[in-house]
Amino acid sequence: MMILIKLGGSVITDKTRYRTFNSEVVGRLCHEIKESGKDVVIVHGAGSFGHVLAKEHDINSGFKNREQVPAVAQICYDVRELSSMVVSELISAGIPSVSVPTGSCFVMDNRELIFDNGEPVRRFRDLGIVPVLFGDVVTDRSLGFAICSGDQIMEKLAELFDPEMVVFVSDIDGLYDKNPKTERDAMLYDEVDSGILKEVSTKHDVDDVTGGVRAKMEAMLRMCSDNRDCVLVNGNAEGRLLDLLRGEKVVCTTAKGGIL
Ligand code: IP8
Repeated sequence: MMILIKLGGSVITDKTRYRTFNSEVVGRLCHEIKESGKDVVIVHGAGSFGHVLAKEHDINSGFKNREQVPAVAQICYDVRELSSMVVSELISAGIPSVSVPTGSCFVMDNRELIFDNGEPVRRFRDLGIVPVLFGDVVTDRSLGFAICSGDQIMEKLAELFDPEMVVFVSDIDGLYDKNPKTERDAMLYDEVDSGILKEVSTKHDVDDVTGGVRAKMEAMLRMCSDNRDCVLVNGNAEGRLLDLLRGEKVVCTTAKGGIL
């Protein structure tokens, strides 16, 4: 059985500084994945390789004017470079892997990802090569182009490959009742269902054109089931991902009960 892992943009990049790759953290996380011995598929976020220019040029609204076009090309270039850096760390850790650029393999329609050909992903897996997909700018049948987040890709892959567990690696310990970066008495939830989610207030400090923790939790609730945990875990805490993959109890938030 496979584990679907998303390495969030907040962990693999410095989201506040354009094109800043956290190579040490990514290298360590890749070694943790390797050490777990688990069969995985990896998705990663765009972080500052995507969100900075996407916000500046309003890419999420779709095609509005020709001035956006060079920015689209630049973002596509930047996130492909980021993906190569991630794959380079995976290969160095002993995990044969290949970058599968979302926008070059798939299209969207009104921001919905059309993932009707899973064959390349499946065939790479059959060869023992880990496919690595990522948040990207994707052509859109209705809007010209649109942003496809790593979370959207996760949902499609979860439908297609029925993973035993889905893991979101982020820069926070899990979901809090308040913003832990600004509120000292913020409390971490071990488990979250859709009732709790409705109460949680979410604010986020940096630009993220595809939504913050709340959107992620909603996606996680859609992906969990009675026999599949969907977990948010902190990748900056050394060894935590490894312990989670080994089935140990760690500090994290687990989505339960699906979306209501
Ligand atoms: O970092 C967003 O993907 P995410 C992709 O997974 C772009 O939200 C290009 C901003």
